Amino acid sequence: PLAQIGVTGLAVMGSNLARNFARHGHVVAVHNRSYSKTQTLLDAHGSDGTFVASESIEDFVASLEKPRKVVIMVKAGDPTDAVIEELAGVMDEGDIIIDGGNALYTDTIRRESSLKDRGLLFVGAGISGGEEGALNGPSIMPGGPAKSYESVGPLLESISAHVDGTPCCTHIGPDGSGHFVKMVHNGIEYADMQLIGEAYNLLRDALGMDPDAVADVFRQWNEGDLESYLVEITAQVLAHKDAKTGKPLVDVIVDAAEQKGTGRWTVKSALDLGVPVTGIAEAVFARALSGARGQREASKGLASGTLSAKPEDIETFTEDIRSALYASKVVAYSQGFDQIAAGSAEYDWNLHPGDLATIWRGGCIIRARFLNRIKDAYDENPELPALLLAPYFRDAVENAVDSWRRVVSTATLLGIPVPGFASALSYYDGLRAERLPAALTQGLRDFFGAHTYERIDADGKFHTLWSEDRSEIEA
Ligand code: NBP
Repeated sequence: PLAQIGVTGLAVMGSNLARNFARHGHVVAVHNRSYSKTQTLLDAHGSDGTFVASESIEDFVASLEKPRKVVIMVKAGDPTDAVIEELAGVMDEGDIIIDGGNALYTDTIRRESSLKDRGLLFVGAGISGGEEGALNGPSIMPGGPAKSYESVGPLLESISAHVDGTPCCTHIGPDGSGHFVKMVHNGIEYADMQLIGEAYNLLRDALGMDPDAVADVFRQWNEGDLESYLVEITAQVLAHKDAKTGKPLVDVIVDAAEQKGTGRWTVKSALDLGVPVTGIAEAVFARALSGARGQREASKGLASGTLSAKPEDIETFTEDIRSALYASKVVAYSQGFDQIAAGSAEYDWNLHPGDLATIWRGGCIIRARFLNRIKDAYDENPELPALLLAPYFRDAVENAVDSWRRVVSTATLLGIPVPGFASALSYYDGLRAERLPAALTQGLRDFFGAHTYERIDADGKFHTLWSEDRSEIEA
């Protein structure tokens, strides 16, 4: 039989996606540059469903029904371009190429435009959920021409995660929008993990809990508003003992976090768009600091100054940390959604934030109860100026703010780093401030560069003649 869908690139992600399609009753054409991976898939999992294997790209494309639909799951960057080029050479007008790798959205914009000129439809699909998600149901964020979704959508929806019967897959918008929102999703994931790390660190260093006790706290938190995949697996990782030493595994892992780059991409894009995603940026920089091993080693003798005593009321401070975590998380998500709105405006994508919250409820790493609240917030008011201002989140943050301040000030007095909590709180205070010192910044800019300023009591732009008689002129 002709295959309904093809997958090329059969490393861990591609194999699992191919198996997921097969398990859902689709005939799946499979291909890999080196045939050995294809053979491995067939040997180990051929019984998952109907696979049609090809050694050459020509046979692979010929084994598909028209319009042909091929998912590429190869290393992002040049390999993706190479595979697109090979496919495009043998495909016909109206065929569809889906890039499921972690492509940079600007690459996706470029590829979509060049393939359109050649009569092919290109779908840049963000796929979240790692290996496990690829096999059992990921969250899928396909961008590209709306027409492509008519035939690709049902296939992708069939293999995606589902929450309350709703697939965690929807058409995101044109060209690079799917990979853009996947990128911001990953950035939010960085922020979320950083905040969880800070909470863990405070429970240990400010309250003296051991990893088992901290695991119990996270397990309890997972019963409430913080319920999420990341909080759940935090408890599991903390409770795990190293087989070799019998110690908590977390105590034998080197404390230098690595990154593959999507967090950095998110921050670079945010800088270009002028959106303050402080939560994501702090997370990216915190990983960089942790990885600066030589500098850290050389800095170990730096004076702490006089430190305060640790909090005595463990229960109250634990609850304060929970509140600070929740409030900081609201800020990080609010900023991430601001970036999505800014990207949407910049590229004319007409994105719907509520749809993203809907498809992130399952399958992906940031899946959480919380996302239902975000969906509700945008259902209620699609024009929300900021997620933080939706009534539910506003209440949550306002109720947490006293705890948040106690946590940030206590951490500071104890010499415990909390870049995520502290910068989220500063962002919050910056947003709600009546006046910001930006007025002085404008004054300084006008002084040294005649950059002009606006007045609170008159329209137009003004300049003070700083090096003359200091009178004001209208610019
Ligand atoms: P890798 O990113 O490790 O890529 C390996 C695959 O790329 C192999 O099939 C390899 O073929 C193929 N390939 C390379 Br490398 N260069 C090629 C070329 N020039 N032409 C043709 N094929 C080439 O695989 P992965 O870890 O399964 O990830 C696949 C994609 O999914 C990546 O973009 C990755 O960023 C993304 N990803 C996503 C998640 C997630 O949670 N969503 C997780 C992990 C990865 P070979 O066998 O012949 O060498």
